[in-house]
Amino acid sequence: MRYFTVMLLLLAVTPVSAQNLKLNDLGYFERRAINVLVFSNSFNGGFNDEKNSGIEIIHHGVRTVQGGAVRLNNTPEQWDLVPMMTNREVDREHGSIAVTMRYDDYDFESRVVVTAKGKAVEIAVWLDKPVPEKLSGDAGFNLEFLPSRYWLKTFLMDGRLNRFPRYATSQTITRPNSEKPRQFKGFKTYDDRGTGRFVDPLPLETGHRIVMATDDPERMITISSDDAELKLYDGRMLAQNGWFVLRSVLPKGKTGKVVTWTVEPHAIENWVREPNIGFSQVGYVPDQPKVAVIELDKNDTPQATAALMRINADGNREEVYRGAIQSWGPYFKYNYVKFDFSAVKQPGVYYIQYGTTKTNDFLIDEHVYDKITDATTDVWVPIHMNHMYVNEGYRTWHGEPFKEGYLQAPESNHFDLHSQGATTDTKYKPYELIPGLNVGGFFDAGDFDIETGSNINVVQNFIRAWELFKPQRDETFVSQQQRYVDLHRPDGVPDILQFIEHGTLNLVAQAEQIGHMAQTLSNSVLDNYHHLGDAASITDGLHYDPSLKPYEVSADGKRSGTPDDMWAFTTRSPQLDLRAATMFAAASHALKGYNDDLAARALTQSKRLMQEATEIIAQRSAARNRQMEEDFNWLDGMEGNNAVGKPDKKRQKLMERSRKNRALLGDMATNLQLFGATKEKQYLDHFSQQIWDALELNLERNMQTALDAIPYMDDAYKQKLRPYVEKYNAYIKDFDRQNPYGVPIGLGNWAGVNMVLNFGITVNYAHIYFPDIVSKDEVYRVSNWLYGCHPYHNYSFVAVVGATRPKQVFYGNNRADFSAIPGNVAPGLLFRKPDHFENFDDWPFLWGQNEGTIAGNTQYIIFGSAFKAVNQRE
Ligand SMILES: [Ca+2]
Ligand SMILES: [Ca+2]
Ligand SMILES: [Ca+2]
Repeated sequence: MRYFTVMLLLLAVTPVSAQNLKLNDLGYFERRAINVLVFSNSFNGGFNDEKNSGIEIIHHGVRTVQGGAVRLNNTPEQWDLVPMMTNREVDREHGSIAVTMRYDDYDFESRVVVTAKGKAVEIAVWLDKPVPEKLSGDAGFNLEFLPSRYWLKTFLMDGRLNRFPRYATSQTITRPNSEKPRQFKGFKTYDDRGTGRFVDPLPLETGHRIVMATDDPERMITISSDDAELKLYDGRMLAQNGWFVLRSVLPKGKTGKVVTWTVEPHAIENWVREPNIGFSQVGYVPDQPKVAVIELDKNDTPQATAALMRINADGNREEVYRGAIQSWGPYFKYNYVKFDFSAVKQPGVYYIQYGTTKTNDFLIDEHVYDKITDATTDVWVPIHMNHMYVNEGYRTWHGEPFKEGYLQAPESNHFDLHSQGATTDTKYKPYELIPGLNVGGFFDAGDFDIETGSNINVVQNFIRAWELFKPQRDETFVSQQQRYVDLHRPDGVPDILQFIEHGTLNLVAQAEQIGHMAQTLSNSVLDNYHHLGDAASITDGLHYDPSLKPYEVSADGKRSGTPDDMWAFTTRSPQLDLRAATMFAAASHALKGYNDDLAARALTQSKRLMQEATEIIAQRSAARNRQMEEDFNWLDGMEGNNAVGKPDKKRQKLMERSRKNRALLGDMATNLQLFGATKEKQYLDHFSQQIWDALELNLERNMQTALDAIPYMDDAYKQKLRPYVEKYNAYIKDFDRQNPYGVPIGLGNWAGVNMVLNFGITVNYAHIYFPDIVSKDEVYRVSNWLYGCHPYHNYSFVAVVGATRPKQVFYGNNRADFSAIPGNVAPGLLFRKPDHFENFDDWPFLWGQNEGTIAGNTQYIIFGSAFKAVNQRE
């Protein structure tokens, strides 16, 4: 019988390997080891070219090619214009996909038709009208190749030998700015130093047939064109996140089929992707469940068993456990099996052996989780302190940024999703200096702005960690007076108090100087927004003086004509003011006894903003009923994201009542925080009047708030909460059915670590308060995921955390060095439609998978603190 099974499998598999590229049911071209996607992911306007769109090739499991589209530059940068896809047609009969794309700015439309031709695809560009005169010579068909997978590989252009350069060292020319196609909203990515000219890269090679990576069968691709010249460029000449670009300029004055390429990615015969054995790189405590999730190619045949190997103190290796492989089943493009080695509890050094695949080693020990938050609190957070000089040993992370302060933003439809309305909502005129804002605050993420909303979250996260766990850790010297931070130098003050103080200093300054909260303090010009390097050099530190010429410095050395000063975006949002008011109340409570002056200022602003914002919202609500709903939806607390379609009558009633209550009593989570900060009973009453409806309406989202209230409430509250926690426990367990990893997995354009962390925090608290309902086993779901048990690869998502194999590169402000800032938490697995998860670990520049945010990383501190508390309880 066994013989027959093997025979049948071989019969089933062999013809597939010989297959040509075929259009599959998911709407992309497929053969073994090759996926060719045609606008499964189209360009989106928010951040323009995210290097995630157009024609893409997933080559032996890695998305190494993207950006296939008609573009207007030799090497498009992130903020160069991207085409809008206006139509996409899948023609199953002829095995082709046609996409129409359009540049509104130039009234320019083109069509790309991709057709399977044996083992290759033909890519043809069609024009109904000739290329507009303004774009003649600039518009071309581009395809982009991932530098980290192609550098140092060989290539042949028309038979000439060459090698892809490791670093950008090709040649450029400059051209008049008037010849540069318009960039995003008319902004400029470059500072031309007064020359009036932009930089244009020259090609590395030119010809009609290129064979790339002749020395690497997994990367080898042949591209040829009879009707157009192929030019190979290095996009890193203009921007560190640029890719290698192959392009053909569209001919002048022609219509019809104007450019034709044949693209043949090489496929290794009978290729099977190496199994990805997901496990916790940080290790395991002896009593926890230990289940590796193994991601398998759909052409792979699962092994019957796997083994846990121990590395003994004498260096010898021995098999200590062998267990059966359990099938989980398919999830998107791969097949999943599990290996449970929970039976092994003896402390030691281990690795997993599955077939011929061995993992790196990991520990089983009581203490593996003890240090999981230290890199984040001791290194990542202090490095993100704005308006300070930050030193570590021999290294300066950055000097003191933005010494010239912040100007009132003029009306602007800006980048980074910012804008300033027609009025400033302040006493300041556009471009006027708003004094006192260059103090405190944290850099947003991989960029250097102060997002007020995120900074409010940060202060709240620190306060929460402080009030729940009182961490006394002191590894950071902070002097507000010297504006100096020194890592690994204790100064007698718990660091977390200094972080609360630092965040509050900026936010209080906003409230005091502006009168309400700014939306953001951010870059005025695009050419310093993408800054990579020392934050102190983003601006020149001199006040902008428009009476001076650009780059000119006043005689007293205090002003310059370079318009690089940061702007304060000040459009008033009463919702943001309310959030700040709540945070100020809590900060005032936390800072009392440490910085009484700041505590008093925070309380003053809390009361004032609370009153003003409530009045503004009430006025607006009276004026416009519909607006009220939006105003009171600002914490998105109520409506269930799982409530699809029209709600039933009972639910509708509940929704109406909870909305009314919220209008009347304020947001329930805010009320709870205000009670924590002020101990005034009315806030707790307002909370109590809302929590039960909220749990009925959206259990998942409101469970955390319900749990947060337990310390303030009596036993009757806890009893009443029990059935909801039972339901929440069922919700937790249901993830085992939804995906092989047992956690919520996001499919958005920003991978879902915030959602996973929120889930992890709530599960921890549910276990702490209701251990008889939510078992301790559940709290390991999120740690496993974060530390390596996830799709694509098994590296820990937390920089430097993960015994042997944390991720190596992140989208931090040192990303140009292919490095990371220790303690950063990656967003995680970016989903590419229709079925691909990805997290590059050799290419840091995709923020959706590799950036860490100040709000997310401080959320990780709460998760880690709660998780450590659970593990250290016995
Ligand atoms: Ca930002
Ligand atoms: Ca300290
Ligand atoms: Ca300046």
